[in-house]
Amino acid sequence: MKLYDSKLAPNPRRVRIFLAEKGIDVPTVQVDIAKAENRGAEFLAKNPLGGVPILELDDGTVIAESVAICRYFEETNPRPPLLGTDAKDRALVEMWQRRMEFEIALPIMQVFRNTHDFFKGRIPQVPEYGEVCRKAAESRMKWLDAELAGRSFVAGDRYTIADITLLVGIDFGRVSNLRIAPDLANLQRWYGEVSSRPSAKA
Ligand SMILES: N[C@@H](CCC(=O)N[C@@H](CS)C(=O)NCC(=O)O)C(=O)O
Repeated sequence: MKLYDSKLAPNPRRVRIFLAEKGIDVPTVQVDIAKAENRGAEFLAKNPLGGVPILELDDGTVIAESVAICRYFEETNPRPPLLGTDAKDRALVEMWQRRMEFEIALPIMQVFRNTHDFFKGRIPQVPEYGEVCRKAAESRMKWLDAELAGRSFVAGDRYTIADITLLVGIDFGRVSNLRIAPDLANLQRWYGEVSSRPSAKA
C-alpha cells in the first residue's frame, strides 16, 4: 500500500492527520505539485483528475478523494472512531464533515486558487470570485462560532473528521491572509484545542 502525498497541500494533510489520530503508519510517495508531477502521465494514469492524495492498494486499486481514503482506514482500523459510532452519530458526523468541506474549506481553497501567484498561468483565475469566497468563508466562520458555543468539537463532544477538515481549511487560509477573527471566541477556543493535538503536526 502507498499513499501519494504532497507535503504542502491541504487535502493530503487531512489524510495524514486522520492516520496520525489512528496511529497508522503508511508508506508514502511525495508528489511535487509545484513541479506539476501530479499532471504527468505516470500520475494521471493512477488518477486522471490529477489531484492528491491518492491511496494505491497492493492489488493495484487506486482510491482518490481524501474522505474516501479516510473511510477505507476507518473500516480497516475502527479505533478510535473518527467517522461516527452509530447510525445517528455517523449521519451527524457526515453532515458536519460535508459542511466543513463545502462551506468553509472549499471557499478558503478557492481564495488561494483564484488570487495566488502559485496558480497564475496554471488555471484560469477570477480574482473577484476569490474575494467573494473570502467573504463567504468569513461569514461561515461567524456562523460556526455560534454553533461551537455549546459543544467541544464540530460534530459534538468527540473529535471527528469534521474537525480535521476544518483545521486544515483554516490553516490553509493563512497563505491568503485569511484567519479566524479575534472576536470569534468559541472558534478560537476550538482552534487552540485541536491545534495542540499531536496529530496537528502531520
Ligand atoms: N476532492 C479532492 C481534491 C484533491 C485536490 O484538489 N488536491 C489538490 C491539493 S490540496 C491538488 O492536487 N492540487 C494540485 C492540482 O490540482 O494540480 C480530495 O478531497 O482529495
